[in-house]
Amino acid sequence: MFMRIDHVGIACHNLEEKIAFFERTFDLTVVAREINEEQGVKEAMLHIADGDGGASYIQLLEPLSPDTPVGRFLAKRGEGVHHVAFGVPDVARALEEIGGKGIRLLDEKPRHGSMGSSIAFLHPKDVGGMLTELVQAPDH
Ligand code: V0V
Ligand code: CO
Repeated sequence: MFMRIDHVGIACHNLEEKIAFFERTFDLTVVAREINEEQGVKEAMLHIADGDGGASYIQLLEPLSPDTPVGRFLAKRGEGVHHVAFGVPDVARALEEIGGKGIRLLDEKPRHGSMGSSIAFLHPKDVGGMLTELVQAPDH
């Protein structure tokens, strides 16, 4: 079902500062930036590597306001790993399969994600405490 780890999402207070840190510490490069109003985030993708199943990234996330998923996460837990995103060939199909196994879906249907992708989230309480994102690349 999973083709790769597409990205690890990291919650931060200041996107520009965190980008500068990742660039200078790990020699990573920002390949996309976006404000996603629906998800309540300002985000940047830093490219890690290309593989058979597609590329993988670090996603840095700054909340657009305190009353958003990332804003609430920062208030409760502080900066750190917010979610892990897995690449799948077809998000709608993966949701059907995973939902059929009793895992709570936070999205009933795919939503708009970074770089033209389709995304959906699974409830962290049903996945061992890990907020899990499914990602379908735009050309699939
Ligand atoms: C909350 N919890 C988490 C968590 N966020 N556990 C692990 N990882 C996280 N990131 C726990 C929290 O500690 C609570 O446990 C419980 O889940 C309920 O959380 P809450 O405090 O009530 O917080 P809410 O109201 O924010 O709800 C949490 C969920 C929400 C996960 C339902 O954040 C959500 O719908 N997230 C999906 C959308 C999203 O995260 N978008 C931003 C990334 P206790 O304390 O009760 O034990 S956007 C993105 O990745 C994009 C655009 C992309 O990749 O392209
Ligand atoms: Co993400």
